[in-house]
Amino acid sequence: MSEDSKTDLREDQDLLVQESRPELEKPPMFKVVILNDDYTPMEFVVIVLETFFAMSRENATRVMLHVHTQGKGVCGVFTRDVADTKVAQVNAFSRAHQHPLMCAMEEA
Ligand code: TYC
Repeated sequence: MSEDSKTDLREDQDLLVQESRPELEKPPMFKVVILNDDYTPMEFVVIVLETFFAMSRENATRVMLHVHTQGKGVCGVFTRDVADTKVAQVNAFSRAHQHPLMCAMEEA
């Protein structure tokens, strides 16, 4: 093998180990929101926020009062599957306790 062809081979190897740019998109994110109503007890909403969104009692109370006065509030931002599951769990839990509390998702 000539000196020239050794150089060519080494250059080829350098090219082979060059990393390609990752072409991954970030997944779309979804806000899970709860809506105000006139019937669901405040204490029940606080329990929902603690149970399904891992909020402290202090933060859950703050979010509940925001929804009570403003009509709507964000419980968290999740990937589609997680948001879907949270909405289904909260609505099933509310219906099981005969409360009309509404939970929904919105693209973030
Ligand atoms: N408005 C309700 C009441 O006065 C309390 C409430 C707060 C209901 C937040 C729903 O998402 C809600 N009992």
